[in-house]
Amino acid sequence: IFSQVELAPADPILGLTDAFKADVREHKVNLGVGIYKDESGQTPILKSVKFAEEKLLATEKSKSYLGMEGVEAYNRAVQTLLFGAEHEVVSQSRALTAQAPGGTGSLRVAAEFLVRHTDSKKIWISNPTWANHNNIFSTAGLDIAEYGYYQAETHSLDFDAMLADLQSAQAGDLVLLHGCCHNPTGIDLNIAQWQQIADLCLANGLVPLFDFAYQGFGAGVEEDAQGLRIVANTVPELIVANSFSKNFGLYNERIGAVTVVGSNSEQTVNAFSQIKSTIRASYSNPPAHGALIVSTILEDAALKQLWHDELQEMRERIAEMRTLFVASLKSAGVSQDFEFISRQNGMFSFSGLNKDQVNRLKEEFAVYIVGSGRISVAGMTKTNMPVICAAIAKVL
Ligand code: PLP
Ligand code: TYF
Repeated sequence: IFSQVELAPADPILGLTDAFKADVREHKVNLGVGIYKDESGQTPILKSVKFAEEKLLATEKSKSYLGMEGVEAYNRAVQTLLFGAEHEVVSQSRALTAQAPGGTGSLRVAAEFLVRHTDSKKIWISNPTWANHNNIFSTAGLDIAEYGYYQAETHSLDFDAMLADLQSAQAGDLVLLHGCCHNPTGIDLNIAQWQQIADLCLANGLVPLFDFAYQGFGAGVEEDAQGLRIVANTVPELIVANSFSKNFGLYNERIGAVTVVGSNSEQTVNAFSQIKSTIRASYSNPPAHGALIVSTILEDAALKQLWHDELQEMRERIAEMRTLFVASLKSAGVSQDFEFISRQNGMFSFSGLNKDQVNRLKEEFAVYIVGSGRISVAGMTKTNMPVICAAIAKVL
């Protein structure tokens, strides 16, 4: 049977990491995949995570199965992070959360549930978006439509195009929204725009699906949740797929969650029961370790503060690299205006470099960035910055 199987194309982002690993040039720099690096180029385990793990090692009593929905204390903590301590979707029992394997696993569980148990068969995603969105949703069986988001000439949000395209969506269609730190553009909606999108969803019966993978990498944990909270205050139903890969540095623990918000508690219970049956048919129940780390941190005031401090440190280092990047391009002799990079949020900078320039960066200078021109600012350091900027100056 395998004789009929064709070789799968390389993933646009993960394939780049494979090529990077195989590159023997010593000065090579990987700014492809979105992984946070510290000033020494390492991806550290947070201190708060290590303390939580020590605590778990000393106190954990069993490795028995979790329920399909995972660790209960974790699921409660997720809701508090998403909606705040006293949001009405929580107090009215309209939100239920299931732990799931990373943001990707959470999106996939949500999509499988939607295809099998609702009439929502189409999802609108931004153009551009994270490459895996297409993959996940089409594999689950959703039809995909695109809404405009980015205006290349001005390096800014094309909110008019976003509104116009979403105006043509039908009641019941899903709208994928990046909670913050839009991947790949780094451009987010402002408060007024969030409210306009929420109002449009309400008026036309569109159902928001939030992908929230970078909470705390924009302006802060609470600040970054504002868009989600505005939408949750406005529409009757939504789904959130969130990830702790980046903000807790728990990449390989595969920890995230899917949260359904329904119009009332009965409908939420019904929807959640099918989320659980989707999980049952996929991997039965999730692994415990990542969830226990997160809930241990969030339930302990001192550990929680430490995590907030460490997250702030990551956020501030990236912001510093962003500013330094713009300045270093200038001092490397680049005459084009790259000031727009300092207005982007999160780990990425959408540089506007074209495919040929991206390719030359890789071939001639061993600087790896994604084909779309997306650069992981989180992989820049004071040490590799001059090399990167000199290379960019040459290809421009
Ligand atoms: N969604 C977006 C927008 C992302 O950028 C990522 C990871 O880079 C994910 C989801 C998936 O995260 P995870 O590694 O937790 O599956
Ligand atoms: O850099 C990005 O946008 C992501 C990172 O299992 C990533 O694609 C890498 C591995 C993975 C999920 C996301």
